[in-house]
Amino acid sequence: MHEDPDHAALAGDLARIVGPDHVLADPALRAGYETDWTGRHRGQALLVVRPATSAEVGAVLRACAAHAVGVVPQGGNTGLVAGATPAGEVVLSTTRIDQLGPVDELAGAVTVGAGATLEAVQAHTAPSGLTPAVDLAARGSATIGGMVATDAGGIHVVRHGSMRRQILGIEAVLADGTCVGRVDGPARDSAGIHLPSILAGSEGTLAVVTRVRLRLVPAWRFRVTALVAYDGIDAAVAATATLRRRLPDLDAIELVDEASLALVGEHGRLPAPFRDGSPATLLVETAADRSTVDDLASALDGLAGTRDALLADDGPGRRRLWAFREDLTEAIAAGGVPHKLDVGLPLARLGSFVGALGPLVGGIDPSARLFVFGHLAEGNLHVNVLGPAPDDDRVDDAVLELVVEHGGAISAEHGIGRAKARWLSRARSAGELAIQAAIKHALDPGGLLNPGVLDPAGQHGEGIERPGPDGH
Ligand code: 2HG
Ligand code: ZN
Repeated sequence: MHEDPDHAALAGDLARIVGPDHVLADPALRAGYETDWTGRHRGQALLVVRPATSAEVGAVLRACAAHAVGVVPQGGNTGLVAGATPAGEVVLSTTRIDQLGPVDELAGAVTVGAGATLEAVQAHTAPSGLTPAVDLAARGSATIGGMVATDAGGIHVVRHGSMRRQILGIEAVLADGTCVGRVDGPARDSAGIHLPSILAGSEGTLAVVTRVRLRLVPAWRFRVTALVAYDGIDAAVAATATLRRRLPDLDAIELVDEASLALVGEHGRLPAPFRDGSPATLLVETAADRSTVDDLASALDGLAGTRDALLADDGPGRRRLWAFREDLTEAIAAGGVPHKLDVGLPLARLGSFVGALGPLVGGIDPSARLFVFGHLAEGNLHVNVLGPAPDDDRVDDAVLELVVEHGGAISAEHGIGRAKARWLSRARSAGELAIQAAIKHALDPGGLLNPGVLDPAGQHGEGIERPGPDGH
């Protein structure tokens, strides 16, 4: 897309659609929409526009197309791969599309606006004893539309799967302004191509998701949490496989490596959980409508390589244990601008991958600090590196190369965005990329939506800057 030299005319058109208060041109007002959560990817928006309805979204897209200006859909801007960071386009913020429909207790479902935060939906459904299946630490800002767009997995993915499995209906607006899909249908509808499946994980490149009918699951009354120290990553992987078999009520199983455990402890001034240290820690949680303390304790018992275990079934005790996992992203961010690699590994090769990471990263930058944690049952690791300058890609490239060598996935739940776009051709065959390009062309022939994102020819997106070595 080429920028229209007459931005004032576009601003005027948009203001007539959404009202002048919801077209942000002032750089100070735009700033919060222009940098991704990590601070590593910084762009510029021509304007920020905040429609409140699907009809307004359609009119906004038509106006932008008429002015030949690209559109970057954005939810809570909690993304970590520059998937919603503009490079001169209009940012379409969905945060005003936050309506919460009544909970359908018969179907176990709720229809919500794409801009509703996960936390708002959780609070809304709580009185019914039901809750959305996917939960994640960014719940206070992450929106349902953004979670669909990246196919987020979160901390209960071991039990319920990722976002794509939770979508019972979807409404979206295509680049030409057409509103498609439905959110009032039955849970099963296999009449032809399944629109939710196409849009989940499409990162705002195919359509703007405006409403989602979400599957709800029981909000279990009893939760038991364990923090368990293992001799190493291989023991933790083996324990994960056994615990999945032994625990029908398994709700979370999360890995925290030694460096991450130490960092989050220092950051939160938390007392060290294990006297003799823990090379690999698992946070294991069960949830049911009865106490599962005995089930969890006996399932953990006797697993090879176990060093120590802490158990809690009360709110404050469980929160203390969860802090070692949930506060990690904040703790890392407090140490600088992180390099974030969200990757997936086959479980059989995960230990060898993690073992190779330290020497690999240290060989590139001996002062780099490496943190590895994630959703172990899916082999979804969050590899975080502090130290290398934000615009230095050597560590990122080396880690992704190692992932490919291990038969892994270059993105497991954060998406590709602009940050990893140039890696797509290593992760997908020519035939697969041709299918993706054909679908993009069919739905968005003018390339209006999220240019550069999920685009194998992308090079961080022209117009996206990364801070230099001093972080500025
Ligand atoms: C998590 O699992 C999120 O906590 C963020 O996906 C991971 O900060 C990260 O790298
Ligand atoms: Zn995660």
